[in-house]
Amino acid sequence: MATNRTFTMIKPDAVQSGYIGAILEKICSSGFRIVAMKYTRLSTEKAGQFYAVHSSRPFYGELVDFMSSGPIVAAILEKENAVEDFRKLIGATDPSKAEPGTIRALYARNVGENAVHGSDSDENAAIEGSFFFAGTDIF
Ligand code: DAT
Ligand code: MG
Repeated sequence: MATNRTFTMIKPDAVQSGYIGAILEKICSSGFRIVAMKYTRLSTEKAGQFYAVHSSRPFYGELVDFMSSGPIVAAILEKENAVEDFRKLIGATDPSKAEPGTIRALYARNVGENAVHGSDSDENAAIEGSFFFAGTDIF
């Protein structure tokens, strides 16, 4: 059964390039409602924990360094079928393979510095959202 929430981050590359506003506009105009949002920076330790599932992959060190290299925007988004619809909106992990018009096609630099995160399942959306937000920070 599809749930109605997903979790996203605007990653350090997109923040540094000045794309926060454009990306949030695209998210909101695509029918997602922001129910929690935070401008913050991950320590290397926190980034390592967030991406622990990828710890055996060759790019893990690079990923952790990148995700802790500057501020990010973390948010929980609400929409019917949120996880699947948001993955469609962001496009493929590698922006050169992302559908035209998707957030990664528009704003990502490369497969590692790819502008946004989107949860891949309802279960991970809940885990990732609670990594950043207390229940009292969700509206
Ligand atoms: P996604 O972010 O599309 O869910 P993923 O979960 O497979 O992709 O990987 C998590 C992040 O790790 C991804 O957003 C960027 C980085 N990454 C993935 N594949 C990579 C690769 N081949 N080289 C460098 N970084 C990679
Ligand atoms: Mg993923």
